[in-house]
Amino acid sequence: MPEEASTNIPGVPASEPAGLEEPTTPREPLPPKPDQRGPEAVSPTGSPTGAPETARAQSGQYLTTAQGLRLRDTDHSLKAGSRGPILLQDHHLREKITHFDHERIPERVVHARGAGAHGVFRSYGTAANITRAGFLAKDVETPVFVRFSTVLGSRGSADTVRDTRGFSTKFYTDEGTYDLVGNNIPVFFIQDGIKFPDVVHAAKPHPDREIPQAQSAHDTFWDFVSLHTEAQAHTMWNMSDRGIPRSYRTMEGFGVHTFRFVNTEGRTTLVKFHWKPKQGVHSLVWEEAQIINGMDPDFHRRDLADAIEAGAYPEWELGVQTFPDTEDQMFEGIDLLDPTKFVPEELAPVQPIGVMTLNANPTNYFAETEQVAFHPGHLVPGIDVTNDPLLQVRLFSYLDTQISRLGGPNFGQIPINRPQAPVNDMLRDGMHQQAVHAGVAPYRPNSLDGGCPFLAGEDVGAFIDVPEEVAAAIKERRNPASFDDHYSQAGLFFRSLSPVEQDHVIQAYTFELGKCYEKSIRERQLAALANIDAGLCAAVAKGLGLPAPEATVQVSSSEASPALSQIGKTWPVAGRVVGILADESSDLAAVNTARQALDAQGIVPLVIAPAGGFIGQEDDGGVPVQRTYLTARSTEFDAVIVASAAAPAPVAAPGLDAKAGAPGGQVDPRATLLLTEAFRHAKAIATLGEGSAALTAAGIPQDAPGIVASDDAEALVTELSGLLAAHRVWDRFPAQTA
Ligand code: HDE
Repeated sequence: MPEEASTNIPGVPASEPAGLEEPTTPREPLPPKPDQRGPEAVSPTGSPTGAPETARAQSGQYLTTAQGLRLRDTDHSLKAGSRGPILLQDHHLREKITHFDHERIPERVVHARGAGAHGVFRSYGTAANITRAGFLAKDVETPVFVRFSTVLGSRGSADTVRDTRGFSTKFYTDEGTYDLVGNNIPVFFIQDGIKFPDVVHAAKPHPDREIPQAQSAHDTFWDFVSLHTEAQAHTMWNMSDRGIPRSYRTMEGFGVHTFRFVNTEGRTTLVKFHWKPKQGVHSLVWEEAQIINGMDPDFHRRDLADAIEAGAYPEWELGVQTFPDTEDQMFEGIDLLDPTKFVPEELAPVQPIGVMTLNANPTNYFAETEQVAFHPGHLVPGIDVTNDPLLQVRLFSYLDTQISRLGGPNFGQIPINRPQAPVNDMLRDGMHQQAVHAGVAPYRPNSLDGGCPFLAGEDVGAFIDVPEEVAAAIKERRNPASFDDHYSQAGLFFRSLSPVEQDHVIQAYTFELGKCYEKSIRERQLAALANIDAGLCAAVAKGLGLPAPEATVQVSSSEASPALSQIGKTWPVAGRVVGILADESSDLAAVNTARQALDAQGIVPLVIAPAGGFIGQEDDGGVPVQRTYLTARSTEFDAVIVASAAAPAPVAAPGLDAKAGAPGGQVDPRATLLLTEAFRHAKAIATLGEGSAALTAAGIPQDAPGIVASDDAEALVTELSGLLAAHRVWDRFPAQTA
């Protein structure tokens, strides 16, 4: 490929390009792609094997049965004559079909839809004085596997639904595996884990029609959260832009609960975990999210894999807020055991303790992302749990659920779940046992196996449960009184947002409640909003055509927390996607210069043309095409460069593409659609040469904020990436809330 054509376009399906003909010369299986990695090849009991990661993949040149028997034919069943019945004797047919019949396992009860990646965590050592965890000592590097997820949808549901996102990290430390199983929202719907089935049943599709899929805009969800008002704080975050992230790469992560660090002297500190994305926290706009659900339901999954393949490795800094481990476990009036509350960063700054880089895609989705099993009870010395009643129930649930999902108690031996520390437990047998345990005495005490295994002391890294004093108390089913405030932090969150973000919150509540059938549910939720913020309540009530009720509960009105707003700064642009509209009338040299300039910044340039192939000559300065007017939609791009007048393509006909609409006009209607969508989604638009004519024809004012023009492709890219660094051009549409 000529030099100017060779920008880095992710999406390569295999490690070698495919030829036109089916290959017939036997050879060993292709290696994985360079961006892919598998789990470390340790034994089921955590010993290094020295085997390459690929040792578990298929091997040999020929098709075989599961027993390694070479096969000559896998296209025809063994029959009594070419027109006769199939014989029961056909062992290959039966093995092939039986295995196929059992290929599916139960999906996760929640968080069924997810995407994973491998990476590494490097500790700064800044937490070493408050935790003895070895992997948090200075400069220690620990391999990790991360799985991001939506909560409500089935495994095949769309990525960009309005929902909370899961953010689970498995640290394969020398002292055993540590799992930090968090979300992109720091508060939760419920205070006590016993309510989890209730909130999930309410949020999942209605049991009669099994609709709607993967969303909260329906009666049972709002019925529950308006009655069970401790859910209002989490619901507020969901209705904000946090509910529709731009990318997994641009999400914050939170441990939600308060955990306990223990240092080498046994001193304890309460902590809350935060993951801060290096690329900033960014979101979609609602219309965009809805279009993407149809156009590209794998949007987030693809974005993560493409960024890693392109070398734009996503990074997060891990930080902790620390609090004295006092008897009341309160901080500035906030109950640290109440998981519906967060602590504003202005009150307790987030202190960075390490950085995580995701640098490899899984080699096999099922083996790794689907089979990975997280558990908040996977702890290491130096990190312990607290009495948060939500966390306490999770400590039971995660182990329990894997037994039905992964088919038995030995799920820890599946390659992605294997610890990378020596395992010497006395658990034996069970379904799918992978270890070949030696010895005769899996019990303690014993003398027959030489007394093995031995108990560890604190000096050799034993996990010691913090000897926390439990106050004399009555056995009862009751919350502490401090859990009773359900509204103040929802109000604090709303007041901390910028006007444009507040507009989005109003839109989200009005949309979701507008989708509810029962008027009483809309009214009940408005009553809750009245207790949160009168202005928000009035705006939503107006959209619903209902009266705004008065507040019934007076809550304390704390200081706003500016750190909660997502906008107003600039962030790195690597891994962003820019669409370039071009055709034969474009200045191809300028288009190639723009592509190279974008590529140099780690931005992925995708050329959109009337038809596929090349614009101009492939071997003489031509431009390779990645998208056509038929396959492209504005939602795939963070910004657009218009490098042609985009005259109607010869194939612009509704029968070939309904987006083409009725014939006529100077601009191809697909280009107009793309530009008007990008414009109203507040994306930066740049015009090169004739491009400004296309913009004018699409009715977009050249002097609107975030529209730039130049004939110098390199200068244009510099200006455009400046706009991209702020994510969107929010001042294009003044906020109504302001
Ligand atoms: Fe989970 N949760 N959860 N959850 N959760 C599961 O475990 C559960 C909660 C979270 O990528 C399940 O292995 C209960 C809070 C994530 O594989 C299940 C309660 C937070 C994931 C389960 C909670 C989470 C799960 C389903 C209330 C944020 C995906 C499959 C006590 C801190 C993990 C599985 C992955 C998954 C139960 C509350 C986050 C059923 C009972 C709070 C990110 O065990």
